[in-house]
Amino acid sequence: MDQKKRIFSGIQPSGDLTLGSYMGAIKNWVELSGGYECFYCIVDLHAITARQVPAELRKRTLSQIAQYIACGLDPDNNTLFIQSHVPAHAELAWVLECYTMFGELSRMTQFKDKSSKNADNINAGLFTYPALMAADILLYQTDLVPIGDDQKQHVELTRDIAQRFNAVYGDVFKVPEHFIPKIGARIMSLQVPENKMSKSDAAAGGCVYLMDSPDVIMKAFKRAVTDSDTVVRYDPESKKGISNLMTIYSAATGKSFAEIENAFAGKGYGDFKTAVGESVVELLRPIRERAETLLKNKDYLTEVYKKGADRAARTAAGTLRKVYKKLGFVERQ
Ligand code: AQP
Repeated sequence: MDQKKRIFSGIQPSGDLTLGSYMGAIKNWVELSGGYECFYCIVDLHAITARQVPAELRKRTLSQIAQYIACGLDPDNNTLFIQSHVPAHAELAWVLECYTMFGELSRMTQFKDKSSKNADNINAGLFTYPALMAADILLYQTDLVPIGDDQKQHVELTRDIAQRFNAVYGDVFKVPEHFIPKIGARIMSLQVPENKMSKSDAAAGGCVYLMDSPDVIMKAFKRAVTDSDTVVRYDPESKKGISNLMTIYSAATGKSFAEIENAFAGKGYGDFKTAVGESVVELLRPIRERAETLLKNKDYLTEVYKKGADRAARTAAGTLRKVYKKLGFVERQ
């Protein structure tokens, strides 16, 4: 039997998981997981490129594991693990930093965005973040990386790094492809629809979190910024807020934009916002309830991330060993 192709993807525990994390990434991880051998990670090493409160980071990381499972990722069929538990990620990242150019890293839009927002903490880790992400992906000889579209540039750089390394040392790394969903690749803030919904975004009301109560979700949608028009029509240039709500509604219900426009023709924005809010409440209700139950069973969660790290480490070790050998490092006995 042919070996299944591999998927790697991860989310940093830099804040609580949002509807953007779900629609841009996790929903697609679940849909793809049957056909691939999947490694889904909580990339905590990435999270410290911004200052974190240690107790909160620990709590969020555990909660993120529970939310991955609650979203439908069965830990028996998917390798779910925490990045810092597999030291090969940091080891390969160093190697790949030596094969990544300063100019390439300087062109990364996420680095430019994040450094403009955090002018007092433009640390070297924020700059070399894409080399660590390349290591995450390349360690698993990944075929496909499901991401939201903000990460596309990083996966393209990963491909360049892999090809550069392979050109010198032979066929060491699989050169991965990205997978970006047709609907939900960039969910925008409900308050500033020009900006991506980001879990570390402090702007009140802009994010919907997977663990939010129905009440909080409905309030966030009722307050969502729209425009002075009254027509529910998809036009991401001049109707950013409404187009974002249509994207969310479409991803939550499977309805096309044309079906949504027809269903709300002649109705006001109030009815539409309520319908979007209700669709998200129903989408997230089972996830939140399942995650709450899982979070009461710490032993089970420990078993999941322990088993995940063991499995991931075995695969990662093979790639790292090959890389070290190619580089000319004396093999450890
Ligand atoms: N708003 C979004 N719409 C669609 N996809 C999104 N993703 C994140 N936000 C959206 C996708 O989720 C995956 C995990 O991303 P990440 O957490 O590792 O990094 P990020 O892209 O920097 O996410 P955030 O929420 O914006 O984190 P912070 O606030 O810490 O910077 C990726 O596939 C991403 O595309």
